[in-house]
Amino acid sequence: AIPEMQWAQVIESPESGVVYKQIPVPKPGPDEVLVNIKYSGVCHTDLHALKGDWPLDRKMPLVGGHEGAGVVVAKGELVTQVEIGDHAGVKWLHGSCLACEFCRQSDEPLCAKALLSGYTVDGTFQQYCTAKAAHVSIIPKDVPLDAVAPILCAGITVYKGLKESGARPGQTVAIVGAGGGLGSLAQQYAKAMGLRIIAIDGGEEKRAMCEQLGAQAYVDFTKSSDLVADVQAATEDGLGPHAVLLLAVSEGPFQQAASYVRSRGSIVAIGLPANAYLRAPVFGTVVKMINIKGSYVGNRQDGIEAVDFFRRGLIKAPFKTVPLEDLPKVYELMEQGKIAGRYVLQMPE
Ligand code: 8ID
Ligand code: ZN
Ligand code: ZN
Repeated sequence: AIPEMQWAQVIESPESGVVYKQIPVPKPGPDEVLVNIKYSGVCHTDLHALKGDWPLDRKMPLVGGHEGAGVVVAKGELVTQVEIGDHAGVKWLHGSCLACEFCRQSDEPLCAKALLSGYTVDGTFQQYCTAKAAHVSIIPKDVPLDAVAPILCAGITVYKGLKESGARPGQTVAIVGAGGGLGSLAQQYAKAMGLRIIAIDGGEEKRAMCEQLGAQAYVDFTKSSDLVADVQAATEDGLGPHAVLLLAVSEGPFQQAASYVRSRGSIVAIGLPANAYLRAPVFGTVVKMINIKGSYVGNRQDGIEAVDFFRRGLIKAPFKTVPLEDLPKVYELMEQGKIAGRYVLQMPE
């Protein structure tokens, strides 16, 4: 039976931090399902939401979280494509209008009416979470729910970002922030797509992880005295990477990438540091024909494809599992840049 009350991590006010407490189990609307979340990844976006880093209003009080994997336990009367008992993933893109020009062209993340899990609606840091049936990802039953959780934001986002970069098999992609949650998965997707990888991050723990995940080279931004030269030297012909995925939560890399990317190359901004600006020299951008763009999560099909890569055994990135109660400790490590890979929260039974 579905209980009346449940455990959740709640941001009660912008100053409160997260509070571990019991709250009512929500009821799904006509086009929604209720998912009994088993595991939820912790994305740096959740920390941005807690800190109020972005020029985008969030609901308050708020249950964060948007990498939730669980079991459908109830559904509204209009839901036909999801069954009770299905395994489902709850993603950042909670819902969209499905009728505007962007939605019609499968750019649902760009919908002006998009609803965001763990930001404008309550998310996955609770035992039971509602989600729009049209946007949940069905997870095949042979896929473990703990390991797939980080795919539901980090995996989809970097898979989409790599496609947006236009990099082709055999070419080289620089992954900036390679040691973090998105970065660790980006290396696995890049490898599966036949790309060479230059991993950029800081410290020896992340170096060891990146080398294990398949990076050809690791550039330590905390030690390098000439990062541009080191990144270019890591490509065989010294001309720099064909694509750069910017996943870091600091502004520096967003102002540096144009200096080391290869001519005709692309820079894909994905990380969302607070109050940050991209910077590139006009002269160099023009005469090197550099392409600079943003990439924002993925559409429903990207979600299905990203999970399918995982299901086929192509994506194995490290994660650590801790109880939902430990979310504040995860945020503390994340703030300090001390997490290699991803943390996944296990919901109480
Ligand atoms: O759709 C999107 N665009 C999207 C989706 C999901 C997440 C965007 N994001 C954003 C998050 O909001 C966050 O801003 O991507 C960013 C990265 O999320 P994450 O991977 O969950 O964060 P993390 O695990 O903390 O990893 C960040 C890494 O960046 C490194 C850190 O050491 C860490 O490993 N880093 C930093 I901070 N500065 C660096 C630098 N100068 C750096 N790496 C290289 N050079
Ligand atoms: Zn996320
Ligand atoms: Zn729309």
